[in-house]
Amino acid sequence: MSDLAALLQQALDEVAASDTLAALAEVRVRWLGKKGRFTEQLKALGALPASDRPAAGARINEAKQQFVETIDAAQASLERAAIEVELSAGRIDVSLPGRRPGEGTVHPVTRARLRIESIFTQSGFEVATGPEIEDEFHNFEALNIPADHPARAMHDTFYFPDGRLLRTHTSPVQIRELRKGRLPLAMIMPGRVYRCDYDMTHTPMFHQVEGLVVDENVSFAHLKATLQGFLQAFFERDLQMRLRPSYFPFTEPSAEVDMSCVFCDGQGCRVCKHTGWLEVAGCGMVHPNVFAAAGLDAERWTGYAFGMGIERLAMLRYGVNDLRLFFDSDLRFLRQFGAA
Ligand code: 2NM
Repeated sequence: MSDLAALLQQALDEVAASDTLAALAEVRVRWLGKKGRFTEQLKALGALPASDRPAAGARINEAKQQFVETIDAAQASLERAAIEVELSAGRIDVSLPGRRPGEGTVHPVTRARLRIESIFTQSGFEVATGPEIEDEFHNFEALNIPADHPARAMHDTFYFPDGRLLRTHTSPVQIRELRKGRLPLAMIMPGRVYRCDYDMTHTPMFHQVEGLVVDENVSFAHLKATLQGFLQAFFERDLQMRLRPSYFPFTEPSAEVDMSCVFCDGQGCRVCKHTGWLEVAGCGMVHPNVFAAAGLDAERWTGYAFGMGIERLAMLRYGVNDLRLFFDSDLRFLRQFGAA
C-alpha cells in the first residue's frame, strides 16, 4: 500500500520535472509502456492470493488513473504553451501586399487586332470569322481567280493532299457572309492566313483584316473616307492618305493605300525609303463576278472591300522594326506590351 503511494508520488514527480513534450513522452512510456512500471504492478498481481487480487488491482488502477490524468493535463499545457510561442513569434503582417500570380500580357498582334476591331465596331461594322482550312471555291474561284489565272500563282498556297488548302487571305469569309444573303452589310474579317513564303519580311502565317461593305449605291468615296478615318483613329494622328491604281482579281477598280510616313511625317526617312509614304492596305470596288459567285444581283448591289496586314500595322504603330520579333516568343519583347 505505502509502496504504491511512493510509486505514484515518484511518477507524479517525474511528470512535474518534465518541461518538454519529448521528456513527457519518455515518462509516459516509462510508466505506461509494455514494460512500464504501472504495467509491471498489474502483471505482479498474479503472484498474490486470488482473494487479494481484486482489491489490489483496483488500487493499482486508481493510482494509474491519477497518473494518466496528471500527465495528460501536463501534456495539454505544454502543447498550449508551444502554440502560444509560435503565435507570438510569427506575427502575420496583414498590411503586406499579397504575392500575385504571374500575369501574362496581350501579344502585340492581338493588341493591334483588338484596336482595329474596336475602331470598326464603333462605326457600325460587325466582326466575322471563318475556317482557316478552306476549299478552292471559297479561296479562289468565288473571288474571280479561276484555276488557270496567273493570280493563283501570286499566292503561294499550302495544299492538303485532298485538294483543300490553308486560306491565303480572309476573303473566303467574305464569300461565306455574302452567300448568306443578309444585305446590306458592313463587316470586318480578321484572322490568320497562310502563304508558303519565308524571309526577312514574310512569315508562312500572318494576320490579315479585310473589310467589306455592301449596299445599294456604295461608292469609291465611301471607301476612301472609311480608310482615312480608320488610319487616323488607329495611329491617333492626322495623316495624309493616297490611293494608287492597282490590280486585284476580286475588285474593279482596285488601289493600293499609302499613308504619310508616321516616323518622319512624310519628310522622308529610312523606314519609308525616303518616299514619305508607307503602303498599308489594298482596296477596291467588289467585282461583279464576286457578287455573281455569291448568288447576288450585281446590277443591284455595290460594295467596297479592303485588306491589310495586322503585323505590318502593329510594327508601324508600336515601332517594331523586325517582323520576326512577333514570332520569337521572347518575353523581354512581349512584356513591353500591356493590356489592350
Ligand atoms: C484586299 C484588297 C482588295 C477583298 C475583296 C473581297 C471580296 F470578297 F469582297 F471580294 N474581300 N477582300 C480585298 C480587296 C482584299 O486585300 C489586300
